Amino acid sequence: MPSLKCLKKNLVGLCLGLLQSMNLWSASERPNILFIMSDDHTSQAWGCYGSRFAPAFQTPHIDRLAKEGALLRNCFVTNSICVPSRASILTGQYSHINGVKTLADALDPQKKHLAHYLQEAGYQTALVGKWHLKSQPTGFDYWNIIKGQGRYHEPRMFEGDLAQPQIVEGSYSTDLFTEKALAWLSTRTDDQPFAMFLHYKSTHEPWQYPPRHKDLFDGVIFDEPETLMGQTGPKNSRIPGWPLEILTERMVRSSDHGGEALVPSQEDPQTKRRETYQKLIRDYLRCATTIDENIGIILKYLDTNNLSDKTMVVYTSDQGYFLGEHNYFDKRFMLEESMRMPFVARLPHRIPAGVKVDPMILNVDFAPMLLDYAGQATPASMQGESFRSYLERPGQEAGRTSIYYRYWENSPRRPAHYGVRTQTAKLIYYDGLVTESEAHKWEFYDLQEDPQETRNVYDRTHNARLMRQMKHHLRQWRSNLGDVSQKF
Ligand SMILES: [Ca+2]
Repeated sequence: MPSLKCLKKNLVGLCLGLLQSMNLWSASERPNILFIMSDDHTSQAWGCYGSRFAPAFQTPHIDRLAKEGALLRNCFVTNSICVPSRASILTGQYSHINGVKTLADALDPQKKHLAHYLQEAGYQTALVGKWHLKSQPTGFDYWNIIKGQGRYHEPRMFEGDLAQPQIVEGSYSTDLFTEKALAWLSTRTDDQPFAMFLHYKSTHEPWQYPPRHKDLFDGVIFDEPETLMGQTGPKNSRIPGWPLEILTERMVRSSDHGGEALVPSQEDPQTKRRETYQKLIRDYLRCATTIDENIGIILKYLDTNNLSDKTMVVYTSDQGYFLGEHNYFDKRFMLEESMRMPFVARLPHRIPAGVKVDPMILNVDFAPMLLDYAGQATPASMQGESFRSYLERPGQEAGRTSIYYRYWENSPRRPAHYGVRTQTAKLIYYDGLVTESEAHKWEFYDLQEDPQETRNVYDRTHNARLMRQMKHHLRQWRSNLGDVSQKF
C-alpha cells in the first residue's frame, strides 16, 4: 500500500503535469512575439497553401507553423507594394493616413506605431533585417538593419547607427539575419516579454541564392499556371501590366537574377516566355528555400530554450506576387496573386492547432491583433481590428463583408487604382489610366465563376443591382476611411 507521503508526491506530480500540459496562462501573462516577415514570398510558394511547385519544392518548417497554429485563408494587403505595406503593418493605418503611399515615401520617425505601443506595454523590442521605411527606426530597443533593398550577399548591416555599416565576409542575408536575431534573443533578460521583428530580404528580385543551392531544382520542370501562355493580363483588361517579356530582357542582359544569365534556346516568343518562367521559379524557390531553412533554425531554437509555449510566432510576407499568372511577374495590382498575403501564427494552448481562418483579414489588422495579445486595446489611431477571436475561436464569425484597396503609384503600365473586394466579387477603378472612356477605367471580376480572374466582365455584366451594391461599398469605404482624394 503506498504511503501518505508517496500519495502526496504523486498528487503534486499529477497536478504539475496537468498544469504543464494545459500550460495555463494567467490573465496578465503576455506571450513573447516573434514576427517574421519576408519580401514578396507569395502564397503560391508556401506548401501549406497548396503550392503547385510541390513535391520538388517544400516548406516543412512553415508548414509546421500552420499545422501547430492558424493559417489565414483570406488575408489581404491594402496597397500591394513593399514600403507602403510595411508602414501599414506597423501603424495599423491605410496609406493615405500614415503618409506612406509609394516607394518614395518615408515613415515619419515621430509617428507612433506598433513597436512603440509594445515598448509602453513592457516589451523589449527588436528589429533585424529589412526595414525599408527610409527613416531611422524608432520604437525598437535594438535594431540591426539593411538600408533600402540591401544586398543578398555580404549585406551592409547597421546596428543602431545608420552611419556605421558592418559587413560579415561570406555571409548570406537570410542566414545572417537569423544569426543576428538569435544572438539578441540569447543576450536579453528574462524579466520582460520580447517582441522581435525579423524581416528577411528574400524573396525579392533579383533572386540571388546562396552557393549551397546552386544545383537545387536542376532538371525540374515546374508546372505552369493556366494563364501563363495566353495573352498578358485578364481578357478585356486595358492594363498593360508587367509581362514576363520584361523579365526576359533583364535576365538576358544581366546575370543579376540568380547564378547565371538566361540564354534562350530559341528565338520564338513562346519558348522564351517558358524558359523565363522556369528560371524565375527556379531562382525564386532557391531563395524561398533559405527562408524555410531559417524558420526551421528559429523553431529549433525556441524548442531548445523552452520558449515555444510562450512565444507567438508569426510568419508572413509584405504582399503577394505574380509567378507567371496572367503572364505577369511583380505585384502592385489588385488581382488575387498580388493582393493576397500568406500568414500563419502559432501560439500553443491559445491558438488551436490546424485552424483555418476564412474571414477577410487585412495587413492593418496585424498591429491591433498583436497588441491584443500584449494586453493592449487597439489605439484610436489604428484603422484595423484585432482578429484574435478568429484565431482562437474559428468558425463563429463571418467577418467583414468587403475590403478596400488602393495602389497609389502611377505609371502607364501599372496605373494607380482603387477598388473593393467582397468574398465573391471584385470591382476596380483605374483612376491613373489615361483613356477617353470613363467605362474603360472600371474592371469587374466574378470570383465565384472566375476565381482565377481571367475575364474582366464590367462591360458584360447584366447584374446592375450587384454593380450598384459594389459601387455603394466602394463609396462607403472611401468615405469611412477619409480617402476621398482623386489624386494619385
Ligand atoms: Ca515586397
